[in-house]
Amino acid sequence: MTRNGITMPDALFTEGRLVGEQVENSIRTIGGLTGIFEDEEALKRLPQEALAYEVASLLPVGEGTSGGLYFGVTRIHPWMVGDEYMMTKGHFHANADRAEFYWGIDGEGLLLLMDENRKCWAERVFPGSLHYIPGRVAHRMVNTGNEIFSFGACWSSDAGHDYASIATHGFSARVKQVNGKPQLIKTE
Ligand code: PAN
Ligand code: ZN
Repeated sequence: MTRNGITMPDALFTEGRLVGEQVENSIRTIGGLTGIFEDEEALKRLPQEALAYEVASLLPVGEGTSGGLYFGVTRIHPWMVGDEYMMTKGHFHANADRAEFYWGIDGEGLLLLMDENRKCWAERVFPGSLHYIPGRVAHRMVNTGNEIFSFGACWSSDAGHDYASIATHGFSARVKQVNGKPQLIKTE
C-alpha cells in the first residue's frame, strides 16, 4: 500500500497475456494428454515434452473459497493428433452448478459443450467472442486454426474441476478435420 492509499493492479492483462507476480503458470505437455484423443498412436508420434497448452491464472483467494473469482488465459498450440485438433482436457465443475465465462483472444477455435444428458454442441470462438457456460455443462476448447489459439476464462473460486468423468467417458462428440475444415462428429 502506498501512502496515499493507491496501489498497483493485481496483474496485467495485455497483448493477450496475463502477467504479474501473483500470476500462476501451468503447462500441459503432449505426453500429459493420453486418453483424450481417439488416435493414441498419433499422439505417441508427437514430441512428448512439447507444449500442448499453457494456462496463466490469477487466483486471488484459496481454492474452494465461496464468493471469489478466478481469471485465466489459456494458450493452445496448433498440433494435430491424427485428424483431431489439439484441445484442452475438458471438465465439468466439481461444484456442478458453477458457471463460467470464456472469451476468444487470439486465433480461432471451437468451444465444445456437453450437458449432463451427454448432449453435445459447439460454438465458434474468435477474437472478441464471448461465451457463457452454464453450470452442469462440461467444456473443452479446440484449436481449429494454424496458430496459437488463446482465450480468457473467469470462474468461481469454489467451482473446482471434475476431470474424472471426462477421462472415463469422454465427450459424446469429437472435432475432426474433414476436407480441411473442422467438423463436429457425434461418437455415440
Ligand atoms: C479453464 C481451464 C483451462 C484448461 O481455466 O481450466 O482452459 O483446460 P482444462 O482445465 O480442461 O485442462 C476453466 O475452464 N476453468 O474452470
Ligand atoms: Zn471450467
